[in-house]
Amino acid sequence: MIVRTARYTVAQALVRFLASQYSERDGVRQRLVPGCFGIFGHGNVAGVAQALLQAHDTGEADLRYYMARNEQAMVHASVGFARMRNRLQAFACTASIGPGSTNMVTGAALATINRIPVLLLPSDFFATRAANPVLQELEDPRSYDVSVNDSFKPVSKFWDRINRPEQLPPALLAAMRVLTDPAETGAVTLALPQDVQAEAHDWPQELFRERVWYVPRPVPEPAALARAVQVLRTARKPLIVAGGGVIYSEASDALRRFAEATGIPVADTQAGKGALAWDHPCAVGGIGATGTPAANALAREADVVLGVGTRYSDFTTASRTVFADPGVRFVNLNVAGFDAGKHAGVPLVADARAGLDALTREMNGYRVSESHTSRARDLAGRWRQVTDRAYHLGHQPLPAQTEVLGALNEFMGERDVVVQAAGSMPGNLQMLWRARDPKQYHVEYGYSCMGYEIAGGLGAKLAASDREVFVLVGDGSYLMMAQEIVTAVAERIKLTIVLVDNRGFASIGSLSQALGSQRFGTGYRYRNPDTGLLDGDVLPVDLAANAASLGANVLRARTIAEFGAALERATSSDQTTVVCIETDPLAPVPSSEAWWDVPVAEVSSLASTQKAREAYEEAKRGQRPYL
Ligand SMILES: Cc1ncc(C[n+]2csc(CCOP(=O)(O)OP(=O)(O)O)c2C)c(N)n1
Ligand SMILES: [Mg+2]
Repeated sequence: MIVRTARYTVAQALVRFLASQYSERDGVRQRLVPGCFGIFGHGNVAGVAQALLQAHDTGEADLRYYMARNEQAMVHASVGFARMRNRLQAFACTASIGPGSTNMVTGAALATINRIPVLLLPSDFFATRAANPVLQELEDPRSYDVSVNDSFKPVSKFWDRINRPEQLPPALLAAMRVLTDPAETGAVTLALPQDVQAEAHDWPQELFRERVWYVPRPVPEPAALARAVQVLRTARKPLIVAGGGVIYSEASDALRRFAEATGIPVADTQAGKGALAWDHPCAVGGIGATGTPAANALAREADVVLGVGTRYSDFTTASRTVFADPGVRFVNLNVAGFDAGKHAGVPLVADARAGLDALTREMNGYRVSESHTSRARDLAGRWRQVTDRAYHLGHQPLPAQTEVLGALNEFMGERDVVVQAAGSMPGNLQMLWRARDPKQYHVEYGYSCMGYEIAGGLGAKLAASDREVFVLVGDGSYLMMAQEIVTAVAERIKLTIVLVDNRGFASIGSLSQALGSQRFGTGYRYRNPDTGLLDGDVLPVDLAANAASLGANVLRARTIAEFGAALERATSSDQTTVVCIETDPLAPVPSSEAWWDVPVAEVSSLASTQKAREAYEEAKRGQRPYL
């Protein structure tokens, strides 16, 4: 047999290959890798960059290049994109040798922890080692085989280094398989030595044919389904915990049908919010450390918990205190066996939609008691009133953050998207946000990475140009990573960015206070010569002016009324607009009535710490393993 070959560099072959990959689920096919973010330097400037330019020039392999301003941010943008697309599409990210590449490690961790696909292409030093050490090369005297890119290994779901052209095809196939496997997906890293990127090779033409990666919907094994149903049927006070898996699997309707058929109340996690509309009669809101007292009361009483597409983070379980019934049992519907097995649960390994449909069928005739239903409705109804009050506090002189969130929630259309990640907002949002559309609530709370917000919002908007994207960003997060505003401006990708400025870390400030550390080092203040601490005057920092300097429209709002008007103006504009509002970091927030385990010093000379330690030891008694 004659194998037809084509001569390309490794980077050219890579780009050609990526442009020919498709994913398909439920009969809908799309490009698997629709584009490539990058920042060039030595390593990729003559490799992947040349290949992207050539592909554009010849029109033979279409892989649009987007220039980012920071490599960590470009991974965040890729995650924002893939999350919006329910993990059916993923971006590639190319970076130069050394710092350009290691800047992506945080993004890789974020992607892997959130189970979101992204293809990372860090550049590496010469495979031939002809001129080692090259600029930015880490030298390990014990081995010439060590590179900074080895640091991607623990944060990647697949990792390889392409030292020879022949190694590329199997690595590419493995990479695509992992990206499109709902149980395995996360960051996939292919380290590309700079000489190898530019090296020519005769590739079998077959490598470049169109390939379709079918994203599966695994169905539950009948015996496992029977075991799950057996436990669920005994449940008298069950609760559903809906996680991100419900949304990625587009299982919202299936969840609603199951909840309506059985009457089981539904609580949601950060990744799962919006899986069931907030005002559905079965919805009881967020669960866990930053959840609603309604969901948490039901969790405390639950005899059976049905987790769907959740990885049970410590926020979800309130650090293993919220499920308080001594006999509580878990049934875990999850596409990943790893998650399905948590808390000694009865594992139901399956796609969320397929699993929920099967459960609806098999649970036929089961219904929770009238008293359970009315208790859930009563709790949820009371919580709605608390939320209404938090939305309209009338706090003075500066507004409360909960009012900003309320005004935004009431302003936004059902299909609009809100993006957030870190600080005090994720907690407030999980508790107070009202979402109807499963893609509206986009809070990255797996890694809760400051700096995700603007970059992630950019990716979300790239994925859903028909939706308005509202980025909520704290002043701390903004200072860490605001530079992708420039990318949004360059690409004419319109974002509305709400910058909530409370002059420091409201979140860690109040955590510090609660743990007896007196808000130490959490405000943005001058160093005070009297105390020697950073508790002096307010700094002359003007983040609005900073945003304007990056090319965004800027609107300043002092009151909630002005904020509403600014949102109107921002929405009617086709340009990226930053709406700045100052809020009171000490304004009251409703309690979740649940705990989060953060250890307090066991011995201390500070009275505040000693007191906090006592409270900690008391709370710790409620913690237990679920066996
Ligand atoms: C990259 C990163 N560094 C540190 C943290 C720890 N951390 C969590 S919230 C926070 C402060 C966030 O400040 P800001 O964005 O102003 O939000 P606020 O707390 O004021 O709402 C810090 C430092 C983090 N989540 N991510
Ligand atoms: Mg802040």
